Order: sequence, then C-alpha cells, then structure tokens
Amino acid sequence: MRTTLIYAGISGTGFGIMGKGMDGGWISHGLCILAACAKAQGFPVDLIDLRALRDWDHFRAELVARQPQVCGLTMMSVDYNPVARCLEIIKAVDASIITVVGGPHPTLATKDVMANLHIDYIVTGEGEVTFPALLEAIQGGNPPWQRLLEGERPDLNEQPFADRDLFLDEWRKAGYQSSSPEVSFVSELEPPFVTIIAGRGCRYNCSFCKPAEDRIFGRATRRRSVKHVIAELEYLRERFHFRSFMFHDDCLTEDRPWVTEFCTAYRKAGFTQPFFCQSRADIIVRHPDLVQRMVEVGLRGYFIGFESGSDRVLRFLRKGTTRAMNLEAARICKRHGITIWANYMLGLPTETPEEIRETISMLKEIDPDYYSPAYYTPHPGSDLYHYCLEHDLSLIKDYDSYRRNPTEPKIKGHDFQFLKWALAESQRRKPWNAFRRRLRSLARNSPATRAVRRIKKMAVAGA
Ligand code: B12
Repeated sequence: MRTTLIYAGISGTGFGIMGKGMDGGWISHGLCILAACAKAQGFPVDLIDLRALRDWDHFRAELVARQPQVCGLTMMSVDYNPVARCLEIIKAVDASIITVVGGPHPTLATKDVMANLHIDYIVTGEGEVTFPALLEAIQGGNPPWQRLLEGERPDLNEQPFADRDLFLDEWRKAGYQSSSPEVSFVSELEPPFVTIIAGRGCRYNCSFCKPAEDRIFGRATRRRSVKHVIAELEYLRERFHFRSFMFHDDCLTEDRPWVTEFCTAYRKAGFTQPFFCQSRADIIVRHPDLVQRMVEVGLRGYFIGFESGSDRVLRFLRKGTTRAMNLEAARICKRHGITIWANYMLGLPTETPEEIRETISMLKEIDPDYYSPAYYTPHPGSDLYHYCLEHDLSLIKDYDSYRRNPTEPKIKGHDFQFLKWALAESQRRKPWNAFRRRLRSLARNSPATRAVRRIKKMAVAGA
C-alpha cells in the first residue's frame, strides 16, 4: 500500500524555499518519525515537501505520478491553509485516496479540523503507534468507522530513529546538493548540521503555551534514555558526518540528572561537536555548575525565553522567572562564552508601553548575540489564547496570522506604530555593545581561537 506524507509548511513563504533560510532548512520530526514507524511495520512511505515544489500544478503532477492510496499530512495552526489546499487537490485527483491529518492543530482545534470534509481521519496526540495501526487496518480492508482517533502514547525508547532520508531523498530529487537535510542558521553551528529531540513535553506552565502542549504530549515530560539519544547521535555521525547539532526539546535543561548523564556519555562516545539547546534564565542562575559542565562537552549556545523585561508581565505569563534572573543568566552565559539567542515578545495582552520599554532596556543590558522577537500571537489551546478570546483581544483573522513573526498586529489595544518602533529599538545595540560584539566575533573566529578549539577537540578525542 503506497503512503505519501505531505509537509505543507509554506504559509507566509510560498513554494520553492527548500534549503533556503530558516523556513526552508528544517525537517518535520513528526513526519520523519511516522515514516520510520510505518516503514518498520513494512509500509512503504514517501514524502511530498511543498517547499521543494514550484506551485500547485507541480503538487498535482506529483500526486498523479505517485498514485498514493493514503496521504498523511502534518499541521500546525499556521499550516491550515496550505494543508486545506492539498486536501482539496488530493480529493480532486482521486477521491478514493484516504487522507489522514495529525499534529498540533488537529489536536488543539479538533472541531475546526473535523469541519473539513476532505479529511477522512484525524489523529490527535502522538502518532507512532496509531498511524501504522491505521495503515494496517486500511490494508486489511477493515478501516475504522470513526474519523477521530486518539493517538496512543508511545514508549519513546522503543521507537526507531526519525527517518531523515525521507526529506533528503525528496530534496535531492529537486536538485539539493547538501549531504544533510538540515540547514544551520547560525555561524557557530557548522554544516553538516542536524537537529535531535530527546524528549516530549515541558514541566513549566507558561500561559502562552500551556496547557496546549500537554494535550499533544501529556502532562508529564517524557525523555528518551541517554543511551537511546547517544545511539541516534552515533547513527547521525555515521550517516551525515554532522559537525554541529541542536536539541529541539522545549527545555532540555529542566532535567538536570538527564543532562549530566548525557554530558558524560557524549564525551565518552568521542563527540566534540558543538551544540545549542533551549534553557531558562532561572535554571541557568540556580545551576551554573550545570552550565559549566555543558560547556565542557560542547555547549555553544542557549536559546532563552526571556520574554519580557517587566516582572509584572513575567508573572502574568506564569514564566517563573524575573527580570533580575534574565540579566544574571545573560551574565553567566557571557562568562562562559555561550552564545545567547534571545526569544522575547512584544504586544502582549495587558502590557503597557512602559512595560515594553522595560523589555527594551533589558535587551540593551543583555546584549544578546541573536535577537528573536515576536509579536505575541495567541495559539489555540493555551490559557492566554482563551484569555484573549474572553476579552475580545485577538486580531487573528486567518490561519496565516498564526505566525509570530512581527509583521502585523495580533492583539487589540496596542499602538502598532509604537510596537514597530519597539521592535527596531529592542534590537539596536548600544554603541559600546556593538563595538564589544564586533571584537567578540573577531576573537571567536580568529585563527588562534580556531587552533585552540582544534587542539581541544583532538585532546578530547584522544582521551
Ligand atoms: C522544532 C519546532 C519548530 C521548528 C521546526 C518546525 C518543523 N517544521 O518541524 C521551527 C523553529 C522552524 C518552528 C517554527 C514554527 N513553530 Co514550532 N515548534 C517546534 C517544537 C519545539 C518541536 C516540534 C517537534 O519536532 N516535535 C516533536 C515531534 C515528534 O512532534 P510533532 O511534530 O508534534 O508530531 C507528533 C504528533 O503531533 C503527531 N503528528 C504530527 N503530524 C502528524 C501527521 C499524521 C498524519 C499523524 C497521524 C500524526 C501526526 O505524531 C507525531 C509523533 O508523535 C514544537 C513544540 C514541541 N515540543 O513539539 C513547536 C511548535 C510545534 N511550534 C509552534 C509554532 C507556533 C511555530 C511557528 C508558527 C512559530 C512562528 N515563527 O510563528 C513556526 C511555524 C513554522 C511553519 N510551519 O512554517 C507551536 C504550534 C502551535 C500550534 N497551535 O500550531 C508549537 C507546538 C510550540 C508551542 N508550544 O507553541 N517550530
């Protein structure tokens, strides 16, 4: 039975972006793991990645050429429009093709997705067990009668590794040359670059995310064993010769015993490749020893959700951090030479212009290596989304606006001109910071520093 998975993450970017920039350089781990699980059960699976196509006619032609019996589509809220268009075309090409959707939006806005009659099955939650079981049932001529299927939670240590060749094969057909299907987005992480996910869920309770994510992955965080993750890294070393990587986990450092065990095992397995991961200001401040240990084995950068420079806003977001912690965390990172990727939001509900100025002044003090600003965007299933609905604050009118990218107002009550100014001002470095940053980057890339790094690597490899 032929199954085609479809990645339709082109909202806001359009076709033909494969391998280009941030949006064109990611794989969908969700689809890769589903492909691996389906293949492990004997089902052949291929992929259509809209980013590798020219236009909708090209998509139609691919479908006609492949003649799948089942199409599986993944969907964040922002992906709804391109996914809906795919479904329309699939059913027009051959109404007997069985369509299955899953991912965050079907799980969090199930009713909305149910209303789309081009969809035969909706799988909520995780798909590793349920998707192959569905294929089995369809192949056996015994498909479930109900459209809505609740995904069974898998044991993460029992799953095959994500099948990254799903994307690479597809990209190669479209003329992509690289040896890895993922594109690095910072100079600190050299290609070949890969991403990996050690676990699912997050133990924190931020109102802009929770409880939505609990509904996808369950309330408790589950993490693969260190052994399983190291085995995947060994496979990736062998397969893609990666020179850097990043963890996609929402907050890898929440589980300190796991991270400590990982650091020891990473070094023992002879890895020296630098990596980035997500952390939080409070964890960095309370556990500088953990930071130190991570740096020793290759940590090169942290993504940190600083979110706001106002303590009142941080409390409103249930972030569990303070402005003082944000500043101290940045100081600790700088002491260790860790690159800071600063995530923060502007234009939150209840936020005043004065509080936005506090975020700007905090960023000037933090002086991060990378700014990652967003206009707060209410996402289905989170407490803050419901707050916005209750208070009639949301300006989201179309699925395409679920992008956090700061291009349009998302919340009523903010002066958009002021937000635009704040966005630019928050990223304007103080002259002294700009000068120091230039020096830092020269030092980081100087031949002497590179030589020291090489020697360290050799020493570790030899140890
Ligand atoms: C890595 C990541 C990214 C990466 C890579 C995205 C990608 N293409 O995969 C980047 C940085 C590019 C990114 C971008 C965005 N992201 Co993001 N991202 C994540 C993150 C942290 C991990 C995703 C992941 O790999 N998870 C692990 C895999 C295994 O899970 P999964 O994909 O959900 O798949 C499982 C199930 O959902 C299900 N499933 C999924 N698809 C299908 C399909 C079928 C047929 C079936 C049966 C089952 C099924 O089975 C899979 C295995 O169990 C998640 C949070 C999280 N922890 O998941 C947010 C998350 C998915 N992102 C989110 C958002 C909002 C965005 C952006 C819109 C942000 C923005 N810039 O505005 C963009 C949109 C990108 C786009 N489509 O164009 C939200 C989505 C919320 C929503 N309602 O849609 C999440 C949940 C974060 C959050 N808590 O708010 N993201």
